[in-house]
Amino acid sequence: MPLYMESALPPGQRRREDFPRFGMPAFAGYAPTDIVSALSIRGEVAHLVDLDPLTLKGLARVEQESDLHCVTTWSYGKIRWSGFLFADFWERIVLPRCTPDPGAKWVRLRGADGHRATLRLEDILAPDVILADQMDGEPLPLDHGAPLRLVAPAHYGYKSVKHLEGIEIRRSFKPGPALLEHPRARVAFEERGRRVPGPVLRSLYRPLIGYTIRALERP
Ligand SMILES: Nc1nc2c(c(=O)[nH]1)N[C@H]1C(S)=C(S)[C@@H](COP(=O)(O)O)O[C@H]1N2
Ligand SMILES: [Mo]
Repeated sequence: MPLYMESALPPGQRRREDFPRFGMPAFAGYAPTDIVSALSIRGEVAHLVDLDPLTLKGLARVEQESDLHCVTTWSYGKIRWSGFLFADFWERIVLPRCTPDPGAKWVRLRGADGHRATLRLEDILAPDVILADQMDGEPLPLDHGAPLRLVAPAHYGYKSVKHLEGIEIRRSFKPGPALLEHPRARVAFEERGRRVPGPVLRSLYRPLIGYTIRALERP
């Protein structure tokens, strides 16, 4: 027996020592600012709402330590997020104010840079999904999604939309700009993408890591 073990990584992942700004190179030129804009709630709802971000601060604050797993195979461990449970936000704000169509079972998130990703309602209501506005005890840095990002640790990083500005309640899944976006993208099942098996995508995506990090570095 070893004296201690590294916590195991999901299949096909490798640990990184640093936490890079990562994402879609197509959106890399976007320069986010700290200006907090309204969070729009649209789609299959009886009432369209533009939410004052301060409304969120009325929810109970939760803390979480989790790993981020990028679909391109890097993982960064033990990030301390702080924010609000998505399920709490849904229960206390979305349901009473927007009255979503009970038949709409998908939630599409939009970042201010143009990135979009969709989660199943049951996945986004899981007790480990949070809307984070703090990281490692500080306000969320711009590189990691200020002013507000989703953190869905059981799903590949592309579902954890940064610079969140809009939420759309939908009847169906519609893939976003992430290559081959999988409707669920659960890390434990290696659901990296649609149609292509996860282990095949490992080797296709891995060479993109270095290039992507350089493309997203700020001067
Ligand atoms: N708005 C936005 N959110 C995004 C992305 C992006 O390009 N734009 N990239 C996603 C991907 S692919 C990953 S792996 C994580 C990376 O998070 P980080 O930049 O905090 O490391 O953010 C996700 N959320
Ligand atoms: Mo990613």
